[in-house]
Amino acid sequence: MKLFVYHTPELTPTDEVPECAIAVDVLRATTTMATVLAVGGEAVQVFSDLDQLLQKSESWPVEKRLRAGERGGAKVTGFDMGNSPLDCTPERVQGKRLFISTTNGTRALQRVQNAKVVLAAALINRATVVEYLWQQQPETVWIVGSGWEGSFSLEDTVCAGAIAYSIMQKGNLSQDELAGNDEVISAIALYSQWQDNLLELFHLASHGKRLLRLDCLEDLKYCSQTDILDVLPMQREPGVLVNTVIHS
Ligand code: 3SL
Repeated sequence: MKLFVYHTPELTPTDEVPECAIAVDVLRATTTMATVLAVGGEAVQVFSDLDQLLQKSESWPVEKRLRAGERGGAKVTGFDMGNSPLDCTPERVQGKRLFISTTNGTRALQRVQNAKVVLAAALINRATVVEYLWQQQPETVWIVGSGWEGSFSLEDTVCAGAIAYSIMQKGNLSQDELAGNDEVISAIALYSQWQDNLLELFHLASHGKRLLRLDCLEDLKYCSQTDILDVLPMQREPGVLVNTVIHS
């Protein structure tokens, strides 16, 4: 297995696709998606465009859908919810499809949607993603961070490092054996330094600060937890993710 990390959708190569692509938006889109599927959501369907989301979800029964819209960290007027994973309680979500559009995270997923396998990862489901990779041994894996409007983000890179670090430990691999590009080495270094202080790192991150200005400290705390949910969001058809059970 060779692992490649790309910090933003824009930095991801356009002339090839990997065997497995993993979209990461720790703050907060992929954390929200993993949470929705873990508590019994039927599926998550992603859109980069808000109008397309509204149009497509119109054909879905009202009692079986939730519309989530976020721009600049805030809930979009007229939508059922914004992008807080803490809003995704079992009572609210069970049996429903989440139609979601966010500033960056849904774009990252759409950017890699042609890969053979597409997953969504965050810190909260890191172990399940790593277990899947270890069982399946895809030849090439891309981890694509969402960043913020084309820029690097600490939280997505540290999650990429957490995944890489855990694969190395599982397989007793060296960085050299696993890494396909330099970004992998730097992501592992970031995770190694901050693994016991992820919430503190999020306080330093520019998007963490943006969310704190919006009063989202509890979201930051939730998103900074590692390996708390056994859920594997996997693309079933372009743009639609479902929880996939893996056997260990
Ligand atoms: O950029 C995104 O896709 C969002 O996750 C941003 S926010 O955390 O909802 O503000």
